[in-house]
Amino acid sequence: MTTAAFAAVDLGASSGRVVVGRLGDGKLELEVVHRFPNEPVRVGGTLHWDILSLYRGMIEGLRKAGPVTSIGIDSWAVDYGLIDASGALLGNPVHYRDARTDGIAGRIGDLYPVNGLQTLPFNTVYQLVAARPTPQYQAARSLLLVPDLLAYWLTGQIGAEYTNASTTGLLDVRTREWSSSLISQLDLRADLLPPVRHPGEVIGYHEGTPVVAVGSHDTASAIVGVPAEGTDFAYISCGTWSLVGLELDEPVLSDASRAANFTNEGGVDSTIRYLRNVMGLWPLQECLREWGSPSLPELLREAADEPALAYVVDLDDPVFMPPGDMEGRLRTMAGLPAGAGRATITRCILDSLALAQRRAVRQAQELSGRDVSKVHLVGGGALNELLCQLTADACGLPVLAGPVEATALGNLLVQARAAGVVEGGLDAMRALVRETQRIVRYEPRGDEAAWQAAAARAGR
Ligand code: ADP
Ligand code: LRH
Repeated sequence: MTTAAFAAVDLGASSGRVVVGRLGDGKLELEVVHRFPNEPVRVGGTLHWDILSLYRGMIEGLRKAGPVTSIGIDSWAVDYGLIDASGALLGNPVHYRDARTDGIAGRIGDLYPVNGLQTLPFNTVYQLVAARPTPQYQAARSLLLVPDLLAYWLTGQIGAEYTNASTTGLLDVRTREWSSSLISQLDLRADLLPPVRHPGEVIGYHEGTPVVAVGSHDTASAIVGVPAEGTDFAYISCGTWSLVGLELDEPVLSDASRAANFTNEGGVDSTIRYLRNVMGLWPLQECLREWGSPSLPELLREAADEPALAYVVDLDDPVFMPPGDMEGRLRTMAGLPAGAGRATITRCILDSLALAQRRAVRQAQELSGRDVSKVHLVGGGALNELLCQLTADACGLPVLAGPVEATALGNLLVQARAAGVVEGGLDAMRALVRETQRIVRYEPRGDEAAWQAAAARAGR
């Protein structure tokens, strides 16, 4: 087998990067060739993604990457652009944290039996109900999810990659195709939705280089990049969000699962990503932004010296979802004393996040009937030693932290397999990650009673 280079374009809610992976002969080397910020823009009261700056970041990264065997693109889920009959983008994609979907999910009946998705206010289906009366919606020819839009700009080809399509709320969780009954029930336009394509398929060509469909939902790629052995593991893909759950063969559609707001998203190789969206590092990101970007490692060192579990909140409360005045909301919800400083607030966020992750790991096991013996934590959160240790303590399980770039790795591995450079299924891809990437183990330090008491105080 020979070594070949691949380019992964990975757009997270907080930043984008282009990563070159060199794979083959049991090797897997990563180089982040370009990083760029992802900064939303509010225009006319609506929060948008700056899609052209993301496109520029991608193109600059691909130029720095040099010649590669193929290119794969992944991004955060649910958001989309509409294009007209000439292929022009109709308006800037709207950010999922925009208020346009407020109240819509509650007005629409239960979609869980069909789509198996947790109700998040910003699921594409609710965004489309909000967009239905707009001129752009009427004029559109196709809806393209963000990675599909970028792939369209590179190749001229339209399609809807399956893992990301599974986050729209419009896919039937059983048939894995668009649900025509759900779409007509909500009076939405079926003709906007392009054919579903699957990871590994060639989408088209950018300057002669194949653009290959990967798990274009960043979380789907991250789960491919989890260095797990066997099936008795939970995962936390920890960045702006913490996506906490299990990999299953079949969806769980019970009433208890719906009540706990667990989702059944489509994974690479026909797996089900059975998980819950936990608020993740978003509250910390927002505080850092409000505080003028102080040093995070320094703040985490100070937070580690703060008393444990002194202030906790239910971080899954939707009150923390929108941007702006995060510190104020945390102070109110946690009952922080006026004198509490940034280290105390940071500790409150991390203790609360560990608690929320504990709850999701436990519920995933109860609801699916699968027990786990370890938790894999991947993504930027794996750099946060305090959070990793608190998560191990809260879950009462070892946490295996890393790789930080699991999403880019999952993206690269699916491309490499499509090119015949890597062989086998998820087990083989994960073995390669395990053997080549840095993983740090955190052992749980006990004190279940303290975590139980804190969970009760946080109202969980
Ligand atoms: P996303 O894909 O959602 O944009 P990432 O997986 O890139 O998120 O993770 C970003 C998060 O990683 C940041 O919000 C920050 O909390 C964390 N992080 C990044 N660098 C460090 C670091 N050096 N130490 C601790 N945490 C870090
Ligand atoms: C993480 C993520 C998550 C979605 C959210 C919108 O980046 O893709 O899986 O729920 O963004």
